[in-house]
Amino acid sequence: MIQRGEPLHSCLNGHLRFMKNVAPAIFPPNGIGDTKPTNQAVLDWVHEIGKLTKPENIFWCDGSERENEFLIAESLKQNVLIKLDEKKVPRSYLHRSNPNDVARVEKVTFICTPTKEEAGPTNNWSEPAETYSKLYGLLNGAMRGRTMFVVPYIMGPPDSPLTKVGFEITDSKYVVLSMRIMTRMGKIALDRLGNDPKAEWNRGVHSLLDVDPQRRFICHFPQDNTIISVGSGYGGNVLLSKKCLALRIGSYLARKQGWMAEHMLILGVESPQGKKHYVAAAFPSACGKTNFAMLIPPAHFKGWKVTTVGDDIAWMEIRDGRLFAVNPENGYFGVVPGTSYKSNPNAMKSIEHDTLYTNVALTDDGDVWWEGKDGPPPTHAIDWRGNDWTPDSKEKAAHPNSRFATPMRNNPALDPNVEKGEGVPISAIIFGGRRSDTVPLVYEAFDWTHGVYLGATMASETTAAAAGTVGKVRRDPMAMLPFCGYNIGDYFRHWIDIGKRLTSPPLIFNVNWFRKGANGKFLWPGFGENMRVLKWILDRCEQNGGAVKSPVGWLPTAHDLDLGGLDIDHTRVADLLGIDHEEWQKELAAHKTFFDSLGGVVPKELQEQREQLVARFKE
Ligand code: OXD
Ligand code: MN
Repeated sequence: MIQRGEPLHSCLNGHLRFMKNVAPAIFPPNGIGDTKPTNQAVLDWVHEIGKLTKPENIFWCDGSERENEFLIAESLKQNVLIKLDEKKVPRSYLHRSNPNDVARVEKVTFICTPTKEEAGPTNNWSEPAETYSKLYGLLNGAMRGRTMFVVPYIMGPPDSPLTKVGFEITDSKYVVLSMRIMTRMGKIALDRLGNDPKAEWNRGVHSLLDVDPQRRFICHFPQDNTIISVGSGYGGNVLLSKKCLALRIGSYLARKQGWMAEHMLILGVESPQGKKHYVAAAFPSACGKTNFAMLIPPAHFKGWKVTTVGDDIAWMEIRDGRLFAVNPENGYFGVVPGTSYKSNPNAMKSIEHDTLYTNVALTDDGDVWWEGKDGPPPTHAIDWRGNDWTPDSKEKAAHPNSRFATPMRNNPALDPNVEKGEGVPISAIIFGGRRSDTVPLVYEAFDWTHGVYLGATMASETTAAAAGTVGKVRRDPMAMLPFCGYNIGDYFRHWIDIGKRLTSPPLIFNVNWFRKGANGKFLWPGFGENMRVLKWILDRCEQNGGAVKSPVGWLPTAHDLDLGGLDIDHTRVADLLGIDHEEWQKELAAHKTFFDSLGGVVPKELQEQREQLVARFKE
């Protein structure tokens, strides 16, 4: 019994520290978990997976409030979730993943096309028949004693022609609860699919198995529109709607069907005069897409408004010679550490309620905490592993890749056109990476194909979003290296071909918020101040922004950027915008090494771009 006044942490020695990923079956009352689809193809597939995995029972999700409440109550009983203090973070919960399972694992992510060439040089490839047989072996009896959930969902606004239906089978309640936030889940998908047994829909199978890194595989079968993910409970590996369907399978379908699936945020920006543009921006994982998508302009930009369409994924199609984008998702799965009222007030407001946290710290009064949150750290907390933590601890309280899942409706800056089926017209595409040196704050491509080259040669320092070394510069074309579901050479070709079909193509830019000075400190303040760069980009779209020609593209001068009200001296701006020829010689060599490493798949147009870039440096 907890005594009044007794700190909560003294009661945590028991069950709250111990958190489960794998949990036994649950038994819903009548009227919950019984919304069976009527499409025979779906029923047959569920039957087949059920026969294989042998669950205790099958729970057919409908996405209703009642179902959600039941699943949360069961998750609390089974220690899959911890309820946070209702006053501090209403209707919000904490989940801890297995410490061996905290990020995407690219080395066990496979594209299983009939030939290795189709998967291309940047993907792990595995032969489909052998892989099915290996995975079916692992799945055999895997759900014994567990409930098998069938989660129907759609990706995209309900009336978009791009919208796709998916079904995810899972034995994790955390996955079901997350899918309800991240997708439009339940009956809406059953209605959209209808009864046509030949209709297009994605088959996703997920089982935690025993959360063993040795038995962890995330496999995509693009030709079958199928995903099988086993052995993990981490969002990026198991919310199959997101990286697996919306990007890997999505990019494969997009090429086949003539549209684009990209790892891009989408934002709207409106001037005080009411003129509005939309831009899409591709940055690698954990490089600030969510922050940029929710940017609040500094005081100097009075009357300017930025709104969010999406923070991670853009599906784009051509209409009237222009690119239109929709956000296929319904929520945000963002990196928590570093999020504060200073860095991202809109994200903070979004995650104040109705949020599912993973791997952050739990304070003694039932609140959540992470490194970089506003205010002083708590004097005591339970860290992401479930251990005691104090400010003197050597370990981080929250895992660097701890996450929030929150409905996009929570975002005070949500764009009013987010549900629009036709999408929003894109005026500019921005590529960006995390580079300490070489790459200027912003520059513009000379034309579409040059822009494709900027995307294709993009690089960034690696982050905690994927397992492996952090801080190593790696080429990450269009921020799609871990997400392109087919041969990267064909992907580049698809980009070039899309450009040919656009009569009013978006302008293409490259940005780098992360350049450092000789003292090792960031040169640019970032966050809200990125509005200054955005403003120049819009000026260029409206053909009234100044720029000088440089070997790498059109560069603003200090005079072209609106730096009013920003305390930054001229040498710093010069350092931010400078092209250091020595650094660029290394960069050009790295572009060549990268293209060479792709073994001849790079389209000749991009090889020519590289040669022209080299030549411009000699002029
Ligand atoms: C993400 C990622 O979670 O890119 O969005 O890893
Ligand atoms: Mn991402």
